[in-house]
Amino acid sequence: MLRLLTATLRSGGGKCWSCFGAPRGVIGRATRIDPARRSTANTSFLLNTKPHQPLRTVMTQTTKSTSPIPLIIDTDPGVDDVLAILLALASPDEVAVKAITLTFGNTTLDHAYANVLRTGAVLHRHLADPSTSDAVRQRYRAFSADAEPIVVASGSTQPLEGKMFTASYFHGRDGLSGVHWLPDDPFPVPKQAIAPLAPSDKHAADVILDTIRQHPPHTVRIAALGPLTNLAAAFRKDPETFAKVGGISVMGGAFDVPGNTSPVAEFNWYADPYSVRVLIDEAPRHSALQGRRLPVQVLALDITSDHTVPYSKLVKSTYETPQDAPKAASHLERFIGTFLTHPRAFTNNMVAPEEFHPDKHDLFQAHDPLAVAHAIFAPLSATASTDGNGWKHTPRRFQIETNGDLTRGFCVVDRRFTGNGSSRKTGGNRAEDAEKELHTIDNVDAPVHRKMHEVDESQIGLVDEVTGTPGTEWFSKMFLERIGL
Ligand SMILES: [Ca+2]
Repeated sequence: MLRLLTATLRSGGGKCWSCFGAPRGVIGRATRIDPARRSTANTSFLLNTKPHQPLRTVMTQTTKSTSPIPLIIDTDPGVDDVLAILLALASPDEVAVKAITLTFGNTTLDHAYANVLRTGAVLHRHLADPSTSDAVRQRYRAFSADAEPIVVASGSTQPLEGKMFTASYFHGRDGLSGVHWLPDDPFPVPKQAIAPLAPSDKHAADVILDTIRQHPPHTVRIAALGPLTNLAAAFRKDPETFAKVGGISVMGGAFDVPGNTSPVAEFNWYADPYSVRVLIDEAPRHSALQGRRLPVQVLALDITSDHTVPYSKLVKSTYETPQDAPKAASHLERFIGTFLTHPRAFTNNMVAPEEFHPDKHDLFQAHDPLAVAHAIFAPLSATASTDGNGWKHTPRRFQIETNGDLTRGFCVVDRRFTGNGSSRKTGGNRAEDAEKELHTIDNVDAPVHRKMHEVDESQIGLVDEVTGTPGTEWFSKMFLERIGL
């Protein structure tokens, strides 16, 4: 059965109803809405269209507390984003989702916004269905009409600089395998958002800042699942407030592995490398940080690609249209099974037919869900020197290429120095240094690695790379259990 499905998906043809059938040019004709015009009352358009100094001092209060950690999900849904949002909503003991802030990325901003409301409607139907177990309802108890509101806000439509790209090659042009254009609209965008989702007219960057202000300093976590444009905008708008964020679990980048969008770049950081530079280079130079860096913890392709879930566990049955799904299939199962069609076909078609084996290749890479899992489970106190519940972090220094002809989004890691027993941790560009006569043949006594500016550069370009998790099997089991198909 699986093989039959695989054959259908790999061909991308036949009567497959999903995004392959989406009429070309539809998105181009859709009305683009200025996010500033959005309101709760008017959503009808949607139907038409020193290492880690900040952490040590504050983490004890969060690790001792049993109350859920306030969480902002900054996202560009996106198939794995939707699954990551579900994981967060199903984890009320650990995190309280305060806001879902949208950015362009996997798809355009209007589709990203619509997909969150669409997901809320499906989840509402799933939880209201009598056949849904009490255990699943209890898990999603933070997603009820009388629960704390979850602010939904639109943000950036394009990167800080440069050309705008989407990842429609993987997610489909609406971000969810073309569900937007399915006959009879089986997963409609509600005209009014389903509570507790609470749309806001404010820009995502303002909602991020508001949320940080509304909580004690260094307690709010952000799961950053798309281009970092909203976060960079928030930092630039109010650096003093943004500096009080507790932790930022960032899905992005490729350090020691190939990219997934270009030979060297992961999509999120390809989509807006400028915003990465703001957070890792501009922020530590700002007086608001007082010589510290932002608590950025990066889940790069190096680790997210290994955290897979068999597609067969997420897509339990196959059918030509969602309406043909087995009667026993839950609302969530139909939705997920439908929007995973395009990425599954894309993934499987990466492998030559004669080499394809379902156990090895028919795998969903849970990039964004792993970043949310980090925000849920990794203690804020976990740094390079403190292992937190199986999560491991390693300091990583790099700069990002913003506009190279071939290398946009490439992480330029300085591998010349390991830092082992040496203070020589930065190297700079020696040719440029020589031009500045910082170190020349006539000035050989000048230290190569001296402090070159008044600014303490030790925190610039430095992040914590997440290099270990509680395990791939733990993740897959936890993820499937929590989303509650
Ligand atoms: Ca994403």
